[in-house]
Amino acid sequence: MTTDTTTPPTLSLQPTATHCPYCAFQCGMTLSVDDVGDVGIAGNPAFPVNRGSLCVKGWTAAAALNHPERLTTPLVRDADGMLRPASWDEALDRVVEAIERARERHGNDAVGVFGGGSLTNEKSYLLGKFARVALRTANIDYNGRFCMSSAAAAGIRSLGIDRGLPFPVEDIAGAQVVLLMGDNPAETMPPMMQYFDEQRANGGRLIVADPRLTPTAQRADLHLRLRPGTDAVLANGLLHILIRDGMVDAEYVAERTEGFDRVRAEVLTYWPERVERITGVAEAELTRAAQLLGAAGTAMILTGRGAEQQAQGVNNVSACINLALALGLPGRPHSGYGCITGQGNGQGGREHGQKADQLPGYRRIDDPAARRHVAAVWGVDESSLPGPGRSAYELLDSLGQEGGVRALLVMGSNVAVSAPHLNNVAERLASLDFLAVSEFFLSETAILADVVLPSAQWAEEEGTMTNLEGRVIRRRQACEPPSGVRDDVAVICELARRLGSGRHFEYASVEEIFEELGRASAGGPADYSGITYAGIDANDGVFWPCPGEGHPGTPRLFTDGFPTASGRARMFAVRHQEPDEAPDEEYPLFLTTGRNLAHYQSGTQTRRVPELAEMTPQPMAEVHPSTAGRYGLRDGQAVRLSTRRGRADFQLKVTRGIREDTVFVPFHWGGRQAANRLTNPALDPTSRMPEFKVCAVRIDGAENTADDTTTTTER
Ligand SMILES: Nc1nc2c(c(=O)[nH]1)N[C@H]1C(S)=C(S)[C@@H](COP(=O)(O)OP(=O)(O)OC[C@H]3O[C@@H](n4cnc5c(=O)[nH]c(N)nc54)[C@H](O)[C@@H]3O)O[C@H]1N2
Ligand SMILES: Nc1nc2c(c(=O)[nH]1)N[C@H]1C(S)=C(S)[C@@H](COP(=O)(O)OP(=O)(O)OC[C@H]3O[C@@H](n4cnc5c(=O)[nH]c(N)nc54)[C@H](O)[C@@H]3O)O[C@H]1N2
Ligand code: SF4
Ligand SMILES: [Mo]
Repeated sequence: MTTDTTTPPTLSLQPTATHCPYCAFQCGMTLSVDDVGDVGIAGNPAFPVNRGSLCVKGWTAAAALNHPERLTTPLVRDADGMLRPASWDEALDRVVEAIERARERHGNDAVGVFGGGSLTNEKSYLLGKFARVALRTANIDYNGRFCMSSAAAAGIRSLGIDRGLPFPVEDIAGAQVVLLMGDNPAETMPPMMQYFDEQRANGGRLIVADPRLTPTAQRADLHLRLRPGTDAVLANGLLHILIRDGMVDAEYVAERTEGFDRVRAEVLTYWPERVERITGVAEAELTRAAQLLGAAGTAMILTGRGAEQQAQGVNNVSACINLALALGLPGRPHSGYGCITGQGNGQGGREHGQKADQLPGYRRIDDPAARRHVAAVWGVDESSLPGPGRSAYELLDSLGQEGGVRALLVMGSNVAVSAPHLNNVAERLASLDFLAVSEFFLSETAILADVVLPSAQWAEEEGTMTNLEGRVIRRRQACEPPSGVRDDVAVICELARRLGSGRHFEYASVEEIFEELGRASAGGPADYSGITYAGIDANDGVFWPCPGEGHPGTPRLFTDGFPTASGRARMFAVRHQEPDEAPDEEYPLFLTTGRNLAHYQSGTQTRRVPELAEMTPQPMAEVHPSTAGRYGLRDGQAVRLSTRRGRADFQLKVTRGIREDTVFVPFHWGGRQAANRLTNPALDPTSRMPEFKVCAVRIDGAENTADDTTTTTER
């Protein structure tokens, strides 16, 4: 299906300064291309975020560029059900025909778009505009809904804005205490650890709340090994002690916040013995953590996916923000609340309109003023803009259903691996009338498509990314894509042209798209209107908001107030809720999921990099020795995990570094090794985040699983 005629990238004499294709740390790197087209990677010591360091994924990223499995021609599915190579013309014709058919039969909202946080700002913006202007569908959402959407929702309602870190990462080194709630940067952003190491070398303390003794927790002064799904209780319990012991910043609370009285009334009932009973964190450790935070002159509370990817993710984050506000942290030097955003452009990807309820500039699509502004920039009638559409899982759950999406375009996500309750998602994908996927490789999702569009990779394209600090940086092209491959910008514009909306998608360069994005964002919360490519080049990136030419950007937020109606931050009282699914006799353990160092997300890229595949060839299910003993299981043996939704197979890793009641699996693999066959799609009522981090599971040795009853949707 793929051809092996990858043309070598053109020679570039000067090394090109760009950024890693993977996570939100967006390490600066320089690429040099030799005369046979091989790309060499070096860390860029001049970029102030990673300061030259890269993790193993960054060092090896070039292996995916000239990879033998790279897609270099469009593929279309024939009547016999097979994918075969096709011309771009035929492939794009098929996409347009399918879109037109779905619209005629079922209306505009029957066409759906699923984007991703790995897309550049320009692509995210263009994809949102394409959905609203060329397709006129409400149904566009993206994988960021599965990522930091709970922190985004909590941040907006309390602080008035969602910028993952409201300060540059360098500020971490000066914090006397840092509390990490469910982040494991030692594996998920290794070069970030230099700031925690500096922090501790300066006498600071690191506290990590995680059910596992992760490589990050191993470097901490205090590890709170909480039961999955109890973050809000832990945070409420800490605030209870701070109030009891008179360690709240009363002046800050009075001057800069509202809602404290209700929060105080709620946390009164979270006395330490009760918190110990629910979270499993010993009273002495809880008290120690509260004392460290209460005595610190500067402190940070940072959440990761551990606390956020729950059906009560927004409440968990709100409880953490309450704690930060009660300590008077946001807006103070080396202090505050932050969310460690995950994907390469996880931050920018949520600002420019690929989210179901948003328009560019982090504007709400149901806000009449926002609609007027954006419609004017786009040169369309305001009434033609659709309203809010379905959130990611709800969109996937609607596929092929009456009133749901019948034709879907996926760009930048591998939902057949990364969405929750995969057996359902596979069934829904199979019931679509039409699926088009833009990809580098034949991913688990692309292999299900009717049309596959081969896309250019990071080193082959221009654009901007916004890192976890809200710093807008440039992705620069170092080499040409293989012949036969087109970049997503060209594909979106060509599809729009064929759908009759070409005049809204005429750009001479990617920079021109960025300029339009700036105008569309002007006056919105994520205002990029003062950012230019030249400004980014001259300053190692520019932090948004940057309203208007000549503005220097805003590295630190909240120094003079909060962008809320009253100018004060709002606290929300949070009451403990049990996870949607609790262990019982049939499924006696907690299952939680997350990441390994060597692999990135659904693994499409990293499972194809030989060095990474060798480092971590398959997913391991981590359990405690006493749990292994109880079920008669040995280290290294094959096990099958079962939940109410499905089964998946893993190799057992017995480790003291996990709670006795919990099993951990990474989600980087598909098929029978997919963690997401097991996960629970219960959604947070506000953010619509699925409960990836908590469900009930049973563990069986492979010898007990001979009844190979796989579900009908398994391929
Ligand atoms: N190597 C690697 N790095 C990555 C990625 C990758 O796929 N691979 N992906 C990137 C992306 S998109 C993201 S979002 C980030 C994610 O970065 P992290 O948030 O650091 O990653 P996770 O492993 O998902 O979750 C962090 C921790 O949460 C813990 N946890 C599980 N349940 C709970 C709970 O109930 N409460 C608490 N407090 N903790 C819990 C897990 O044990 C895990 O160690 O990483 C980015 N970097
Ligand atoms: N169980 C469980 N599931 C999870 C999580 C978890 O912790 N546990 N974490 C969730 C989180 S935080 C996230 S962010 C999601 C991520 O899950 P996915 O959305 O599946 O993320 P990726 O694997 O990065 O998928 C991106 C796909 O698009 C391709 N791609 C990358 N860049 C581009 C581009 O510019 N253009 C095009 N056309 N294609 C591109 C890549 O090859 C890859 O196949 O997974 C979520 N799923
Ligand atoms: S930390 Fe993230 S951005 Fe840096 S090299 Fe590793 S994967 Fe790439
Ligand atoms: Mo993510």
